[in-house]
Amino acid sequence: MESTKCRKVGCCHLPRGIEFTGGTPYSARSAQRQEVEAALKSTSVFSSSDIAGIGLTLALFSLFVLTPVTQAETPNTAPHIEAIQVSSGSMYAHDTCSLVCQASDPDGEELVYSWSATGGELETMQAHARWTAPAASGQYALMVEVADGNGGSDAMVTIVEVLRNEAPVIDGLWTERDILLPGETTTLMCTAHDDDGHPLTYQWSCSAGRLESSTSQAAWTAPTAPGTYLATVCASDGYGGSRTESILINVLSPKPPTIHDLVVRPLLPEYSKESSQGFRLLRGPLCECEIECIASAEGKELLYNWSTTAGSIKGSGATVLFIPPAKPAEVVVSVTVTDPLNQSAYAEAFFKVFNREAYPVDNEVPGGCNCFRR
Ligand SMILES: [Ca+2]
Ligand SMILES: [Ca+2]
Repeated sequence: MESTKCRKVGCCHLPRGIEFTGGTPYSARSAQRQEVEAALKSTSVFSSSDIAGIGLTLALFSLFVLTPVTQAETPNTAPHIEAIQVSSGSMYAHDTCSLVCQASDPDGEELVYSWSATGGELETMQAHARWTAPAASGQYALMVEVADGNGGSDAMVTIVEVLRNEAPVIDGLWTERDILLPGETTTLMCTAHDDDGHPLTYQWSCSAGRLESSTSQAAWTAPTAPGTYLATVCASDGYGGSRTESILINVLSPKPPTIHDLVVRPLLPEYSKESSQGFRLLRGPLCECEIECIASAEGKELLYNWSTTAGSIKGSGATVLFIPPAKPAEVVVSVTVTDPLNQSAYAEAFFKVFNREAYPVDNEVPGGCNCFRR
């Protein structure tokens, strides 16, 4: 150690020659130098100037190489770890905690931290570390060693427990209604708890229909086809524990829509007449008729689809206006009502259209249409 230090100092200071100040004073070695010079002078090979040069060289050699420098060494003091601070002493699988190593070195040397663990995953940054617990429960040792780079070190270990996770418990699963018509909606409710106190999340699914929720309640909308369907909920605690429960809901086939009546209201009643086959209309397009379809489908909204074999239909919905053709014709006006399940009903009205004289003034045709009186 001393020789290493000596070489190092010598290497640093050799370019400055005698200005070196780290060793024994030059004058203290004058006797040694005189002996060497005397020995050199006893030979006749060298001149006096050569001898002086060689003497100086030898003196420097003895100063810097042969004679070790004695320097007082301060003994190294090892670093000391006061504590490992852990943000959580007990955890569940895949939880993370942070660790801080509190250490110091009496010599003020910079410390190097080495972390290790008997399980899980460690991310380290000198005195700080972040540990992710493994999936298996149990006790794990987290260790840190500090070194001052000068042969001094200290180490400490701390124990962290990974607790065993208990799965949630589903106490019940209910539906507001267990018999529905297609397209109807019912509320589903799940009650569950977790013995570890973990907050639960819910995932819902169903064999058909529509079900969307992330809480303990969900609204299920029945599909259009009748049948028996399964609604399922899964309660999870976020630590790998989960429970699943299901419930059956029946969807019945509804009655198809019914057309109770097709009411025809001619706008010129005196030129119109109802017969056993249908309606007879005089003056063609002037005898417009309002037609109302009276239908029902258990409260469901119905679609009305009107058509006519001649003339035209004006408007839409349950009541429309039939405009007869401008020439004599036998006309069928029909309507199809359809419910959301695509079930339908059909009805039609028959019209026989006559095209007679021009529209008279009221006093010319008292009491209605002459053609119907024949
Ligand atoms: Ca130290
Ligand atoms: Ca749990």
